[in-house]
Amino acid sequence: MKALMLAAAVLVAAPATAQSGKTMTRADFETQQTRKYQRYDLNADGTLTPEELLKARPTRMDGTAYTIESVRKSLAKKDANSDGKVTVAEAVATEMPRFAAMDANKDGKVTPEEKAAEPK
Ligand SMILES: [Ca+2]
Ligand SMILES: [Ca+2]
Repeated sequence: MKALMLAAAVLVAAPATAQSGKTMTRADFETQQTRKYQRYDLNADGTLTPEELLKARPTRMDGTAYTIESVRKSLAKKDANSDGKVTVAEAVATEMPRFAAMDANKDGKVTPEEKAAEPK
């Protein structure tokens, strides 16, 4: 019974994405990701630090907390030119393969159905 309650709580906690129910183009997705990372860029200097990311987004979708190490590691992967800084553009670029992955029929658009089928 306890496990069932927990499962229900996780379902309720799953965030509803603003874009659900709408077909999304690659540009829409890019804009959405850019806005997201701009929000994480707390001091608005165009680069993302592990400290900013952790403050802006302290927990994962499943409610578990990020650690500074885990954030630092995932940020390091986004640093395309390895200059030790991750710009908003670099971070967005790393999200773009997700769009391609969701676009099952490769027509350049992601329908709500395709989005729902996104492998987690
Ligand atoms: Ca920043
Ligand atoms: Ca960089």
